[in-house]
Amino acid sequence: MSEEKRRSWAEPFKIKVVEPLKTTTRGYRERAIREAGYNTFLLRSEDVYIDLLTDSGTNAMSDNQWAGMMLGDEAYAGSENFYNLEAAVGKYYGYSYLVPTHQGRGAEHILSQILISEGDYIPGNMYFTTTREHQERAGGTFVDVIIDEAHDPESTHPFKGNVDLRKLEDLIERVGAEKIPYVSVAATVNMAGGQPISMENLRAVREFTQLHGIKVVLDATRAVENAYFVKRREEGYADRSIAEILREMCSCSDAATVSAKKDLLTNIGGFLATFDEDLFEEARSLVVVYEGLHTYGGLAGRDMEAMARGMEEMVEEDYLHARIGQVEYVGEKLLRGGIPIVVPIGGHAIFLDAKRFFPGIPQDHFPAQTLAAEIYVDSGVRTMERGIVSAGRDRETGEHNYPELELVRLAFPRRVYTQAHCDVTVESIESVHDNRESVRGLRMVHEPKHLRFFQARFEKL
Ligand code: P71
Repeated sequence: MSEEKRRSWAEPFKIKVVEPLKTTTRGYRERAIREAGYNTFLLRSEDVYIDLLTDSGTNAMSDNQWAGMMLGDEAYAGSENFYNLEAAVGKYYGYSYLVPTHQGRGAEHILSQILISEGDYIPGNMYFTTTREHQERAGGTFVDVIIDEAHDPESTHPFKGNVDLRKLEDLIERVGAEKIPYVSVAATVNMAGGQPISMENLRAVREFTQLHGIKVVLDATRAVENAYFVKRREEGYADRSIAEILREMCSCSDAATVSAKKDLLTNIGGFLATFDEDLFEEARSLVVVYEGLHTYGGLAGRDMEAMARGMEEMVEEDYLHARIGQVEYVGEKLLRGGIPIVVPIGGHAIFLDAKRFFPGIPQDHFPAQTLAAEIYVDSGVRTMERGIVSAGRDRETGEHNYPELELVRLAFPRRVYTQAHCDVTVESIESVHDNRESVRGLRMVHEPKHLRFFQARFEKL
């Protein structure tokens, strides 16, 4: 690769504090993963060399954010940091009202309890695990209305996060608009491979649902990364700032739930934000039951300050260029090595296609779970299953859901790892690929009731 190309995503920051990593032997890791029931969620982090389990809460904060942590106003009510956060949400997302929560699922819980009644349907551009769980617990049924291309790991559609308006229309015809409180629109779509939704499609969803009196709720957890793809790929946006695009996206919704542990460059936090005064009133009243007073929502004052300051940094284009450039760097290297991954390369992660990686392992022998375990044993790199284990069971039949996508995710914490860490990761995946013929699948020996992927245990077949 040319010097020029390599430099093109170089980080606009330098390292001030380091955190030592432990290196281990293959024998050590074989024991560790066996004891963890072949589930990477159950490994101890000290036994992990490069941790690509998630980009959630694993970000490196800036010196300005850390300085803000010292300015935490830990008053029970009316913390100054809450007002800073409220102003930042207004400035960058545009919403009029803010309810902070301890993390994203706290906001999903409150929103679902308020808007969903027993027997409702919630269309969405593919499910996310915690989002769907809260929708179902509130009595709703999730309906996937993402475009078909999103389920095809080899389709190169530039906006695989788009909603298929025909599927949405069919649902309205089938169940009636009064049974659909809102459309749940994620930007970017995590389970589809970190794929963006286009502004054109989001606007079309907004216009169409308005005709039927249906709200739009944005999962804006990675909306900044979506805005970057809109700028890069959508006509008419090349000269617009990320901040402008982000606000325009939010203006197509009634409310948003956000996990601040991603875009906002923090380690904890979340919020519900809205333009709707009635929804705000209800959310502000309910948050005190589950999270905490409406001016802290389960967070310390210092956490809210880190979020407010992180927002200023998240929309900087140089930062985003390096962040998404790093993911692209790994993805392109893997593609050159003949490794099957989801294309186009996503915003926060690379997704290995376990069905093509291990064509001999049937889906109910958990190929993605197996692949994640094999990569850990090879190099100490930790990844996450996003396939049949994550998809859970059908609520009615009790059978496994068999998702089209059987993936292993390598999610990149923001501002944490170097290019050399990226190279080690690619080498390890290539070496597991070279030895793929010798690998057998797994069987599940312990299955928790809720969100089973977190604590399920497996044995080698
Ligand atoms: C990720 C996570 C964290 C996670 C959650 C569940 C299983 C495994 C890992 C969290 C998200 C997300 C989107 C689009 C809401 C949440 C929940 N993602 N929406 O990708 O990606 O936020 O974790 O702050 O509660 O590793 P929360």
